[in-house]
Amino acid sequence: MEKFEHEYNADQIQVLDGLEHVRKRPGMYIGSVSIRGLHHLVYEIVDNSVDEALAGYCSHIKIEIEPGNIICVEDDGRGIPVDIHAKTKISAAETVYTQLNAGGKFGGDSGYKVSGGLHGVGASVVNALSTWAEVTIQRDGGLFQMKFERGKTVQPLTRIGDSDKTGTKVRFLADDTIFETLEYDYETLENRFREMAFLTKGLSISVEDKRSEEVKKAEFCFDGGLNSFVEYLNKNKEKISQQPIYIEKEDGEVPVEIAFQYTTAYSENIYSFVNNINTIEGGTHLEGFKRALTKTFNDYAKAHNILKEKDGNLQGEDIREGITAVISVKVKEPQFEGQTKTKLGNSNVAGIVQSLVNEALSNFLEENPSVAKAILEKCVSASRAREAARKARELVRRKNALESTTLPGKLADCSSKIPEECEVYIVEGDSAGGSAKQGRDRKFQAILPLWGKMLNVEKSRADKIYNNDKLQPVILAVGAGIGSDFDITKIRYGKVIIMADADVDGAHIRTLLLTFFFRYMRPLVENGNVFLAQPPLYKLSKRGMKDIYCYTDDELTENLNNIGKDGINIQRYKGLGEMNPEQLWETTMNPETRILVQVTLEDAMKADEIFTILMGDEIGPRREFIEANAKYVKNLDI
Ligand code: 0RA
Repeated sequence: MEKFEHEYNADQIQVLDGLEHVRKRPGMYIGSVSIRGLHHLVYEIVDNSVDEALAGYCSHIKIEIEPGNIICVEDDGRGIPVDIHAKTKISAAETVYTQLNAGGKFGGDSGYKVSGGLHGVGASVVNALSTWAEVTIQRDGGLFQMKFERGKTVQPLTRIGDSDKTGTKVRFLADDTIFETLEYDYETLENRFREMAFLTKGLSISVEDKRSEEVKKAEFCFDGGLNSFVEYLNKNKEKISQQPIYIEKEDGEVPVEIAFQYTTAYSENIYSFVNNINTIEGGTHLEGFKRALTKTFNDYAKAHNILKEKDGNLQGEDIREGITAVISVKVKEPQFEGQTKTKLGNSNVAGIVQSLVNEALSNFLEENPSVAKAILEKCVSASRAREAARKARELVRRKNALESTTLPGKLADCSSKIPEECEVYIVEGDSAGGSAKQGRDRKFQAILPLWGKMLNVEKSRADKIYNNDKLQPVILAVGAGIGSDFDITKIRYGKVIIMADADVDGAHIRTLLLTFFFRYMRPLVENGNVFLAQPPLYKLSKRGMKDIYCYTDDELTENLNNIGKDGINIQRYKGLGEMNPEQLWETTMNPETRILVQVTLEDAMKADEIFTILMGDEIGPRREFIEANAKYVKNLDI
């Protein structure tokens, strides 16, 4: 029988039911109980402080990861109200932490509290999913504190001292009986806080990881807002205009902030946010932006005789080639749609964004004719390349329709035709390909050997890619098309496994293939179908002992410390080709014993940055990146 410090009336029994439900079905509130869900707890608490900043009362948020994976979030806002609620007889602060969705009533009331989606579920959800939580408030001359265990109050709000400052501090330990892991990933959190700081001009956010000897920390504050964001995204790219085009305006109660800049790259990089939430699926704000770009550039090109009447219009995708843009809108009652509820549905937003961008962009183009000319020249050549790509694609389609076998000649296919159980190994080099063909289980494993120099898609337009003799076999083997034609439901293999040597050349071919998948078959990456095989680095053999394979240098040291160095033969594998078919099967291909690394797309922005650096023209950042991430490059996980 549990004891409570104070009496509960009928209302609060309902409250307890609510938080019990959160613990029973955490996924409904925070998406999942994986590390993703764990990180959401932190974002939720920080979002509340960001709301206080948006309301104009908070200028600094400090986040610390303490030893033991305790999170501490402190802000210098007004402090959560401490007065007693007339009806519930408990403090407003305690209500916020114990009542589901109380945030709206007591929240910072910036007016842009988000309903639905993964954010905005409220502090009470974090509380319910924490082993303990402790909230300290400075306000009205006092220092107040309250404590909770698994969402239940163990110390109601109590004045524990005086203070002449204001602010809120929350410390919590996530519940290890609910989450798969409590190990926060510092890099992921840092990236999100950088993003939050970009999205809230002038707000300072600091983060510090105190879990190990080597303390990691960062502080972000950007007076340029989204202008700084675009400059950051483009830092390793060659820019066409010196500064981003910047728009900040409020129209019909919808604040809009947009920055965009053209680069010489071929990809399109547009990130959109609603109430600081990344709208991965886009929506009406993105539509409005795209429409304005297409219309304004076409109008300008016609008016200045860059396009002749007979030329027809430039298409949207031609105009977006090489663009980097960030769009942020604040919407009072956002409707989120789409598979992951990250697509804005409010239809009035499209027109608002479109007219703001129309006006700002046409002014910019009139004032910067040389930039306008440079961008439009790029658009026109993108349009020619698109036309060439369409012809190339049709040729591929027609060829496929005519020939009875559309599979590449080098592919050794598997016998099963059930995609879920089939895998294709894309193998570097003919000799390794030969071993793999002999070593595989031909029922479900197909082998596609690649050889020779692989195309760098980062430096080529689509037409080159459709025609490329190295990539065509990959496209045909996967069987689901490419680019905007890509159809994930048509993939022929559930697992697409890149198997390359554990050396610099192997890393290079792996990165080239990953870049290709990321730019031209992104759903394949998003859906988790891309894997990296992990061939061993060493074989330890000794008379009378079963061979031991080591996949890392640490494993080698570990094994040598167990069994000792006497009479041991250490073979270092320089390439897959050195293994015979049986060894390749046992170490790298047998599902029972192999190690596969799944390539995940946690963060498209980070992936874009990595590929720009690794595959682009600028040598300086590439060297820096490789030096800083030597181990990553070997084991790239975008
Ligand atoms: C509602 C009203 C007021 C402050 C807050 C909410 C508030 C909430 C959080 C959550 C984290 N940090 C916060 N800081 C402030 C103040 C109302 C007033 O003083 O008039």
